Amino acid sequence: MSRSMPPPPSDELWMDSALRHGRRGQGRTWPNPSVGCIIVRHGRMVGRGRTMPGGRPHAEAVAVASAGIRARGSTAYVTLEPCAHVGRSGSCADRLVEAGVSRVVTALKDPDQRVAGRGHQRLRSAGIEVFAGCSSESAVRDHRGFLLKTVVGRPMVTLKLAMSLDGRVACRTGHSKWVTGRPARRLVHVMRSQHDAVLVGRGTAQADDPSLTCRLSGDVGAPARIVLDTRLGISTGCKLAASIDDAPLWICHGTDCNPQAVREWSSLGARLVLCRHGPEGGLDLDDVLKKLAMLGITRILCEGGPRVATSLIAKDLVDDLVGFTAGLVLGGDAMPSVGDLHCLQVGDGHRFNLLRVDYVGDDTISVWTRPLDFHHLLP
Ligand code: AOF
Ligand code: ZN
Repeated sequence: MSRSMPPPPSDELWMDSALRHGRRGQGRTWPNPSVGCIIVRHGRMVGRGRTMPGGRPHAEAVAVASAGIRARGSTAYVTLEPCAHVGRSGSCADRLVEAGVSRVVTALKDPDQRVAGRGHQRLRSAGIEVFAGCSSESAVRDHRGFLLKTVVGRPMVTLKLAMSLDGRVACRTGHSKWVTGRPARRLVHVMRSQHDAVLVGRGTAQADDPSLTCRLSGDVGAPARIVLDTRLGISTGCKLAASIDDAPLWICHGTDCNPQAVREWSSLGARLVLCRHGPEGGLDLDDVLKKLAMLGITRILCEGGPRVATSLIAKDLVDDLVGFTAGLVLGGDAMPSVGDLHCLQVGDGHRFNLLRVDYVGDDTISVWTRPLDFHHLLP
C-alpha cells in the first residue's frame, strides 16, 4: 500500500459513516469482523451494508446488492480491505469489480492470511483506483477484536468495573445491590450486546447468581456467557443454567474436575472448554483467551469479579477499561474492584488513556484504553 496524497475531507466523512454502520453489527459477526461499506455516487449514498450476523454475507455484498446498477462508476468506502478469497459466496473484491465500482477507499489492510493485501491488489489489477488508509485509527479501534484474534491469537478484552467513588464493588459482607443506578446498569446491557461474549469468574457467578443475558428490546444479539470455573464446581441450579436457552453458556475449566459435573453440564447444553492451569492453581488466562479466540470469539466483556479483574490487569490483558462510578463511599473494609498488584511505585501501575467521560443517571462512565500498535496494517 502506498499513500501519495492525504484523502480529501469528504472521504473521511464517508468513511466515518461506514465505520458507524459497521459498528452496529459488533457482537454478532464473530468469528468475522463487523465491516461497514457505503457506496457513493455523485456525492450521494446509493448503497450500504455491513457484515451480517454470523459473519456472512460480507458488508460489500450487502452494499452492492442494495446499490444495484447505481454501483456503476461509484466510490465504495469499506472499513477493512475487501476479502480476496473465495469463501462461502465469492470474494468481495470480485463483487466490487463486477458491480463496476470505479474507486475504492479502505481503512485498513486485512491481516487474515487469505487476504493480506490481495484484496487491494485484485481491485487495482482490474483498473480500480484504490486509496487505503482512510480513518485507519478509528478502524483499528473498531476492528480491534478481530485484529487481536488474527494477529495475536486472543480476543479483545473490555473490563467493566462498577464501583463506589472509593473504588469498592461490594461491602465486606459481599452485599453489592446496587452500587450504580438503573441507567448505568442498563448501559451495561448495551455493552453486552456489543461484545461476542460476557465473562465472569466463578466467585461472581456464585455470589451474585447473575443470568448475564442481554435484556434490551429490539433486535439485539445474545452474547455467549462464559464462566471461569477451574474445578467446575458451580451449581447447576444457578440462573446461568436456567437461562441456557436464551444465550449460550460456556464454562472454562481445568483438568481436575468432577466427571459427574462434566456430564451434568454437558447434558444441560453448556459448552465445556478445557484450559491449562496457571502457576497458582487457577486457570491460565493466556490459555483461556487463546482457546476462546480459537473458538472464534473476538470481543469479550469481563464483568468481574475482583479476582479475574486483578489477573487480567496484572497480565496486561485488558484493552479497554470501562469504569462506572457511583457517588457512594463504602470504606476500606469493603471489597476493592481490583485486588493486589504489588506495585511499589506509581510507575509500576497499569496506565490507560482516557477516551471519554460522561454522566449516566447519577453515576459517571469513563472509558479508558491501552494503545495498540498495528502499524503494519496502515499504509
Ligand atoms: C470483507 N467484508 O464484511 C468481512 C470480511 O469465512 P469467510 O469466508 O466469511 O471469511 C472471513 C474473513 O473475511 C475474515 O477472517 C476477514 O478476513 C474477512 N472479513 N471481509 O471483505 C466483510 N467481514
Ligand atoms: Zn468479503
